[in-house]
Amino acid sequence: MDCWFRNLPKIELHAHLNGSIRNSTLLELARELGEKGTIIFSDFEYVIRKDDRSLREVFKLFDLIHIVTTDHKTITRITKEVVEDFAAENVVYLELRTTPKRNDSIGMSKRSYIEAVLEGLRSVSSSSLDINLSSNDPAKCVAGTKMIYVRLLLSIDRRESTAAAMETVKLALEMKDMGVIGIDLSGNPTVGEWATFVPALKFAREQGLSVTLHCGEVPNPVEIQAMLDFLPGRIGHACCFQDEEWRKLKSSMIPVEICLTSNIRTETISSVDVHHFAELYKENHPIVLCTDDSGVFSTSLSNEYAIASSTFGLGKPEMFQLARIAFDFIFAENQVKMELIKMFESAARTLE
Ligand code: 6MZ
Repeated sequence: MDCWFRNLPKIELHAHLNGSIRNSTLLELARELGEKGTIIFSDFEYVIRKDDRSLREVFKLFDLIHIVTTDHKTITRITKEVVEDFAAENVVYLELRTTPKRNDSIGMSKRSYIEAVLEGLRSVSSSSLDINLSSNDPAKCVAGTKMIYVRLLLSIDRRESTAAAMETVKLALEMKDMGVIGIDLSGNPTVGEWATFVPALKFAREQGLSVTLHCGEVPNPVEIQAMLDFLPGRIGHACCFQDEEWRKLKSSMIPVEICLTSNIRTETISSVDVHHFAELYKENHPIVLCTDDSGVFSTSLSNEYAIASSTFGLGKPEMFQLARIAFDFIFAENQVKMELIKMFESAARTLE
């Protein structure tokens, strides 16, 4: 890959924490659990190394990942590594999303899970990365000359009940001044009903949290239209839309988080050259390239930019503009937007 894409400052708005786990870390953790006899390592090894997973297999893999990553220490470690990996490829602003998990057997509550994530953000420091956490910006990491803003979105899993979704929203509100800025609805798209989540999502929005929804990963016109009528701050994927849904989306101008490799790997889109990126881009609809699950899909944000550039014939000026414009779709406060604008202005001078 042309290292220009790596040097390009980038904004990542759709990255699931546990889906972004390093393959090497996942293998190491699975091997350790295998040695303890908790799992049969060879079962994991096969699925971790498998490349072309269907959407169903991806969700099976997530269940496996969750077995491997349930303790606080591991969550902290994964968070640290994921932020370092994004910073290393010049992601300057990251909205990291994760589903707070409760596991009574090890004393994990949704709150202690998120505290472990925050601990991971604070521990982003090594010989190549320094962290500078100011009191008014708990998740601003200075990595040498690199700087990455990190904000958290708490995900509601589609398997959850209305009460569990509400619990996640309340937790997000309690952690608002610690870098939590919004709510995501995600999980297996064939599971759960939209109506289950509406009360919690409405409450989140009334209380000043931003909302993004996984929308249209499978054909479900009734749900897609209800989601668009909700007017979320952004949606992810938008793969299985029909004419009416496209019309609604385009008139709403809701920004779309585009995950090319993820959509191809899960066979949600048949091939990248027919991806709806092309049409949305041509029509100037707000879009942002994202990774979804950089570990699970063996990709990086730089790679997603390189793929879009080569597939859709976009030159470096167009790719720079695509990366830059994403500042407008972030959920963080205006002050961060202004900082990002400055970062892109200065990058424009060096990348020319
Ligand atoms: C829907 C997805 C997803 O929350 O444990 N997740 N949900 N569609 C996708 N695209 C294929 N990729 C990931 O990260 C992993 C969880 O994120 C959701 C799933 O619920 C998965 O279990 P966290 O950090």
